[in-house]
Amino acid sequence: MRLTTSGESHGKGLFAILEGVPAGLTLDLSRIDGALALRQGGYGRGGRQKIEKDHAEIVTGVRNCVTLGSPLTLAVFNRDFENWKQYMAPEGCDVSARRVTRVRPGHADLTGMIKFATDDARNVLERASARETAARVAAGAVCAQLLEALGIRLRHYVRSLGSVADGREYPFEALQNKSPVLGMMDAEKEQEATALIDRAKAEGDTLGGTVELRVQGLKRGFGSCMTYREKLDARLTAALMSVQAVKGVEVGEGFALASRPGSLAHDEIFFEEGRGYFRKTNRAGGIEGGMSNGEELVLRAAMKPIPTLMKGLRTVDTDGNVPARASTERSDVCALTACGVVLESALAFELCSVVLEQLGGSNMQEIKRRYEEMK
Ligand code: EPS
Repeated sequence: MRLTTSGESHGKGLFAILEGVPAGLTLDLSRIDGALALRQGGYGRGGRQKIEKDHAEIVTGVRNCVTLGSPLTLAVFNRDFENWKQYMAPEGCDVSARRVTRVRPGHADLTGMIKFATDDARNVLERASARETAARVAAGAVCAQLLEALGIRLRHYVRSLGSVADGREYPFEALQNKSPVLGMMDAEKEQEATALIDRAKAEGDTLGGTVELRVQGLKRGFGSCMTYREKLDARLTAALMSVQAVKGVEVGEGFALASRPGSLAHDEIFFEEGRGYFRKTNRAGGIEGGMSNGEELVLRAAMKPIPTLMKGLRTVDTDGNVPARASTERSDVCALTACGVVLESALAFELCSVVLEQLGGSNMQEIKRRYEEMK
């Protein structure tokens, strides 16, 4: 599979071209917009989400809600373009207005200006903006439906936000009951987290946190131990790292394993007639030797706080290279809940790619048959 996204944050829209979707997948199109709505939500979002009501228009690749096997084109048009066309229109606009030169530490502004040889960070930030994730979520919602047709399901929840951490473990099914406010599982922790966001907002600051992602129903043997490129953990973690503001990813108990003796780091193997091989723990997060081992996949990602702070960090104004406070584009105090939705979409796309590469096939019937034949 191949996914290309395009579009600028305040341009005409965000677009996804998704290649390699087999023919014969019946899509519930309302689920694509449902995922887009979730991406726009979460306590602590900024003013932009009041302007947009993201909807994915399916331009190609689908007929009567069934995929044709041709590339899918999904378009999410920006309502805000109306307010920005005098500064953003490809056909001609005023590029002297809305220039950004007080570059934000932690954003793509400064390095992007140097790399792409421009004296206006807007030419960089418009693409680096996390608004791009609308296109990835639309594509991910298609991939998730393909995986579901095989019996593979994904879920996620917000495990920590700033200093508020939920250390409990939750069964897969329980995760569908996470709170719509922040995507957390524990109501008390979520209350603490919303209070933290209120405080950060009052102080002109921002917050990040961690998200746990889980996959149920993936059969054993996806990925490979034979070449590094095929390792399932390498591919899935790279997909999660590609999401804006993500600075760390772990598989299973990840970093905690480094400080344990081997006797407490692995998952002992058992066998029962009728049940086959199984493990009583899942410290490996469902991946051993770069291959799925049939247990649930468990991955975690850490999102840094968004780099647009209303109080403005110290920086340099590239017009004259003088000290300044960083520019304050309208922004979110915390976009962690949205990040969870994006991470799940990125995971759905990559996992779908791995599964289709291994199974081969051009239509859903043969792909389903091949998956059912696997042990
Ligand atoms: C976003 C839209 C953007 C930002 C945010 C994500 O809209 P605007 O720039 O008009 O406020 O709110 O982007 C960033 C956090 C960023 O650093 O670029 C969205 O739809 O997700």
